[in-house]
Amino acid sequence: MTGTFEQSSFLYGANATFIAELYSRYLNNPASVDPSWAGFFSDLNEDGRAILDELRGASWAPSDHTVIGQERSAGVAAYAAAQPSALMAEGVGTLPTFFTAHQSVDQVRAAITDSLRAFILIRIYRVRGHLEARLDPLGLEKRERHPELDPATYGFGPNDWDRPIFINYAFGLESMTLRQLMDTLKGTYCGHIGVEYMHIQDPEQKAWIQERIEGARNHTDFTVNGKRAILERLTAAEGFERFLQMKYTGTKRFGLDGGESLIPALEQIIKRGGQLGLRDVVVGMAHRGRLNLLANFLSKPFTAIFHEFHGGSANPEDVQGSGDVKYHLGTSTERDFDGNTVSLSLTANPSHLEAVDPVVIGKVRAKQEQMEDHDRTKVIGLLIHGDAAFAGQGLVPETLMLSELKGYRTGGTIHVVINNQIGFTTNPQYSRSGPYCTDVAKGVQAPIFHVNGDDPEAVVHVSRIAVEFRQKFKKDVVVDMFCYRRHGHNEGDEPAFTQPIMYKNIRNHPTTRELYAKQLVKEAVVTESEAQQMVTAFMKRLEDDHKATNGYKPNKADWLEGRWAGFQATRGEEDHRSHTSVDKETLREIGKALATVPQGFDLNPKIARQLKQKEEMLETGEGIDWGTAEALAYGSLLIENTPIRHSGQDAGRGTFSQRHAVLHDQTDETRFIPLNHIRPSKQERLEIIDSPLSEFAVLGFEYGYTLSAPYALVLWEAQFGDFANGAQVILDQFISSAESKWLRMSGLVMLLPHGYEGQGPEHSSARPERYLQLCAEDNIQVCNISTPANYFHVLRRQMRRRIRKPLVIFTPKSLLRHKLCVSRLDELTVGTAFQRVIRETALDLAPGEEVRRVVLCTGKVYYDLLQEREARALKDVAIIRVEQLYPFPKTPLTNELRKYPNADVVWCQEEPENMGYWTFMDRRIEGVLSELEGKAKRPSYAGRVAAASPATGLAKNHTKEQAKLVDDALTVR
Ligand SMILES: Cc1ncc(C[n+]2csc(CCOP(=O)(O)OP(=O)(O)O)c2C)c(N)n1
Repeated sequence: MTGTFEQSSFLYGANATFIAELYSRYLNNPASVDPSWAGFFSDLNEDGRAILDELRGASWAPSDHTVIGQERSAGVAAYAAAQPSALMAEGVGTLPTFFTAHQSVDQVRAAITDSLRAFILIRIYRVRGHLEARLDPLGLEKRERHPELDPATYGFGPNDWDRPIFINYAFGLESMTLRQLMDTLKGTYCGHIGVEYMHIQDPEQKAWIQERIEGARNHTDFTVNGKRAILERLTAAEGFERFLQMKYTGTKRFGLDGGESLIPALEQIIKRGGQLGLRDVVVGMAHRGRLNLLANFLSKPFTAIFHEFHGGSANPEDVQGSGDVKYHLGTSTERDFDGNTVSLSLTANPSHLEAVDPVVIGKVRAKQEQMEDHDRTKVIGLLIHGDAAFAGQGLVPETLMLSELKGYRTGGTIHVVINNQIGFTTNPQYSRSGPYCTDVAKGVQAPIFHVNGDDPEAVVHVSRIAVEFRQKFKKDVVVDMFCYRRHGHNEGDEPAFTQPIMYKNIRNHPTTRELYAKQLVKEAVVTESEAQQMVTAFMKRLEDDHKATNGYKPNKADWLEGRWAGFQATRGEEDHRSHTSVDKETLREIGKALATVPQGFDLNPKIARQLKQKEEMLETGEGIDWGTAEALAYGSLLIENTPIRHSGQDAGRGTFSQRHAVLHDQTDETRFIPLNHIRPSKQERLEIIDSPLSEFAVLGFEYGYTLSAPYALVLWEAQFGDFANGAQVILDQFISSAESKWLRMSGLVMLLPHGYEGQGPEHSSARPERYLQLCAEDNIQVCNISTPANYFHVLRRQMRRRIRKPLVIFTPKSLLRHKLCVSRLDELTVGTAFQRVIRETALDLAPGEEVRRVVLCTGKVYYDLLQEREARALKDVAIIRVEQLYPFPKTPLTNELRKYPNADVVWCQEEPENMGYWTFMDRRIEGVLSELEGKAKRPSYAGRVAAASPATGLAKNHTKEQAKLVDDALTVR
């Protein structure tokens, strides 16, 4: 227990000692206490017992309220005189004055009993008061009275309501009558706000919330200006939707109607956050209310929005791309609150609900690092959710789970749920199992504030507490705003088909603004005509801006600005050349650092041997393996001041024990990352992170990171390539299409272990076909690389160009230790570069004209082909490796194929015919061949037959299939 909790708790003090002692005695021997106490303890429910257990465990000091001996009232003193030992044994000797003022021991006992019951009642309201809170603006939700919230449950009868009960300064008072206490409890915990915080295990956080709520009875007394500001924001929120409804009736806008309190709530978060050091907010949200937010929160010009309603593009005409519907677009702006400038950016997002969540968090993390926001106060993520999506989408708990992890934390995200109590046409009882859509947030012990959206002051009040909590404790926090959806799911939908009662009610329900305006008129804060004037003025402004729409032209596209300034846009599948070689001395310097550990570091002997081998590779310049090439690429980028972030499951060691980027002292488990010690203080850092067992959230996070950190090499590594399909949405909706839809580039690298080695259906194929099918318009790069040197170059190339494109690499498994899969140091040094196509390398092959077959392939199968060709001593079969599949390397491939005019051409792959690369490469190779006019007109296929499952689970079959496909590829009939 910390001091704060002790002081605020009304369980604090002498009465607690007394009760706890009695309870202890009762637990040891129920007969040792008075039968009335024994009865009381045995009737206690779980919560009562929890309180007493808490008390028994605490070391309570006597408080100021403790009165010993001389201040006892006469009655008690008399009793004590008669039976001193009995009374002292019952602990009356430590009672507060409140009790000692009573005249007899029976009265003292009765008062203590009252008090104990009151304690339980107060605790129960803290835990379950929210269950009786009036949260639903429509009043449709049937909330049963909860028996535990009824004082009768604790033995209070009809005659007990008006005598004072000792409550030990809970709510600031020594005592209250039961009537006053119930009013206070209901006012605090069962009004328009229901708070869930008793699941939080950290006593300081719990106590802070308790004080914040109970101190002011969970209420803010807004100033006149504050109230007027709320009304103005509501007027804008409502007016905007009304105007769109009038001008564009039936057009989809996913209106905020019914949830207008969101706007003043967000304003409060930024305003109060600004006072607490907030400078940058990254917002993620779905469709609902997005346009309203863009206009009324992010200051996107109304004319720009109207222009989009007229079918206009958000970007100037010369900017290409497929664009997106208006309610997916993002924007950014700077706003000033009381002299604090706060940058706000809304991240573009797809329809896929909640998919943007980890993307936002990744962006926040990158920005925090850039702004050196070490205590994570300046930059926060603000996620706005729908109730059905928050409860239903598995990405929500995946993202929440990142919140406390060292490699991903951002100091807490503020979540606001627009809980309109419906998901499209589905009622809450069909869309979640728990009582609240927010239950999932309890898993990270976030406090949750449920609030009635028709009480804008309550919404603003809890929003303020939420941002204060986040800034103080750097933890996630949730505001769950109960509201309703005035129209159908979109404005063309008829909601009464499925929710007739709800919509009958909504039709007669005044708007939040109307209700609030009425309240303020009653409070004499505004006059009726002033409230009306606000509406008229706002509508006039919209009307004026609407008139200006026809002349509106977007004057610039919002990309390649800020951190992206200096990068270039590309269109067309060009070869983006770059300088990626590194001089020998530098590579040797990196190699040395790789093999050096601090003095006294207790290195595992096997690792020590491996490091020695690395050193030798660098010295001899021979036999550089995959892991070493990667380390050299990383090391060289780091000393060129490119930070690197590499995350994935077990990434530090490497799934295949190939990386060992993090060394572990065998005595004390100290971690050491050699690559961060090449040129200490004159290099950037490698952050290598063992990720949680998630693909969707982690890939989304890393992608988000790249959006804010174009200068960093960011890699996500799948444990095995197939597992990336758990993150397919990030790939489809962001990585492959974001540049086209939203002009958002990314330099993310995906490392996907791939290759057929007899490990069965799930550890063989990274599903290259999926990635290749996504390729168009120069959107991503897809590579399957066969040499350590080429891997070195492709990683460096990723950072050494003025463009950024996501890069998918199918990475090897068995090749990590394959004797042929090694490179020479001089393949990394001056004069070398990434090879999109690797030509035939055998020196003793027949002249080109005499070659009868060219086998084209990619990745690991090359070595199977090479070894078999050698075994068969074939001199008229050439093997060409396509290292970059997309952008398709037409020029180098043409140049290579030209050398073999009389050969037929085979595409060889390990994957089944309906998978892998074949359908992607077939027509492209045909295109090359048709231009060459050699013997071959089309490539033929050598690989596994089409199959439902990517690979067999039977080792024998695997070997047979593998041998056959190699044989097919090499046998010229
Ligand atoms: C992943 C995903 N599944 C399904 C949909 C289709 N869809 C769009 S909105 C919606 C209902 C969302 O309800 P809720 O989260 O409560 O938000 P609301 O629209 O009520 O604001 C559904 C099912 C979607 N967009 N994304």
